[in-house]
Amino acid sequence: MLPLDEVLAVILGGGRGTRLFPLTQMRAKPAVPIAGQYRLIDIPISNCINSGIYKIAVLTQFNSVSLHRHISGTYHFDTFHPGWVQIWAAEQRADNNDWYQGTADAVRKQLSEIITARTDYVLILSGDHLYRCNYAEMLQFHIDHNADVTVATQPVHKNEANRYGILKRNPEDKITDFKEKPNDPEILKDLRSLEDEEKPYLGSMGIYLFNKDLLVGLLSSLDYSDFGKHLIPYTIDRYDVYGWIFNDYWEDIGTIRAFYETNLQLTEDKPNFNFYDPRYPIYTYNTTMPITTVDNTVIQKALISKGCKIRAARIEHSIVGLRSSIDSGTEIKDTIIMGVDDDVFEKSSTDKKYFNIPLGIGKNCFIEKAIIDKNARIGDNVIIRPFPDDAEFDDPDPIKKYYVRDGIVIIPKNTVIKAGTVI
Ligand code: ADQ
Ligand code: ADP
Repeated sequence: MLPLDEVLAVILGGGRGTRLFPLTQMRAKPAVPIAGQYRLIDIPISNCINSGIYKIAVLTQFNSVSLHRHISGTYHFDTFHPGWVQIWAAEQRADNNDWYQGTADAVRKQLSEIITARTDYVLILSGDHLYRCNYAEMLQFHIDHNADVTVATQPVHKNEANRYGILKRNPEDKITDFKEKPNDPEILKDLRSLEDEEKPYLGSMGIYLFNKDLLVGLLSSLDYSDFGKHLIPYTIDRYDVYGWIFNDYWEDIGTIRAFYETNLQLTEDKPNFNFYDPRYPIYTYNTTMPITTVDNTVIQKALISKGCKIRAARIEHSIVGLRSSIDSGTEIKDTIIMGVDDDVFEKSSTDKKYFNIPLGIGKNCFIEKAIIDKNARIGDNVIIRPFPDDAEFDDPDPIKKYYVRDGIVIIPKNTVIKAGTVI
């Protein structure tokens, strides 16, 4: 039998969080909402559970309340089950204020926890990927090849090699070369290893299965800070490092553009990723919400979550998150609305008087190509128009109301936008 109970999964929950800023301004990256009702961390945790891996640690540098609430409210095994999901947060100590040293360093700082878990294998996962994977197949490959380390890989497009670790394998699947995010055309020529003209490279998915003793030995004796930059290139010449090919949809959604496009692609007729698969469900916090009500709205290609009140004129190619409210005459296009937390509501008339703008999106607004984070209050007649694809911009107001990243307007969590504002 495959020793899945001998696998500890360690999910890299994010460093400084700059690539997904400002979604990570007030929360840890694993808690960033996706697809209307999930959090990023639900993907790797669900993959672990569906694969039969029940010891799961989430490494985070920013230990937000929302991440704790989400994990403790969602993932609890009963007393007859040995599994656990734990958050291992970087601790700032007097002698150590170097928090954000990189992936290998984040794992090194939790070595004693890893040793205490007493598993034979450690599976290192990223917290910002969208895919459904049975890691049992990777473990089987690792054992069959008698590997020290196995790297999950995928074919990579010819124009995207500089986003990934690119590797070459010999006929026995052993990795013989590895370059992290190569740019040099000469090096790239040498790294081509697949027949496919469009996807000639084999790229690392940033998912590594290590024999525990080797990982502990390497991290305690070397001061390398990163897996992709240092540790994997170091191991290929010295150990048996193999490349396992994962043949299914997989997307790194760790940048605003990738996050935005991947989310909106879910609204298409045939989405690349299907959240509905009863055999391999993606789990999330199960909140009690009433059914969404819709009146007088034309809806085309949209995901609408629970608990919404929609009176908008039109919603097109958009995601409407939990408990959103959108008032009459408003048009929403190519936009992700994250919704409202279930513990945020108008407690009294003073709340309303203070903000003067109700939670959600007001009347007669036009919003295109934006991400509206949680608990936003957007007044009536607000217009948000698209920026050019490469635009980067911060609202000059000292209390920033919006940011533009990759041409996408982002309204941060809890922001109030006055009626009539034009962005
Ligand atoms: P990147 O994704 O660019 O490349 P990195 O920035 O190291 O690599 O992030 C990997 C994961 O670790 C991300 O989920 C990130 O949020 C998280 N992370 C980063 N620093 C962290 C820290 N200090 N503490 C906790 N988590 C942290 C990597 C590999 C490439 C590979 C791509 C595939 O280096 O070889 O091709 O992943 O996406
Ligand atoms: P953010 O949206 O910034 O991440 P939240 O604090 O709203 O902030 O995060 C809430 C998460 O915590 C939800 O995704 C959900 O998983 C969980 N949660 C929400 N309400 C409750 C609750 N009443 N009890 C336990 N967990 C909750």
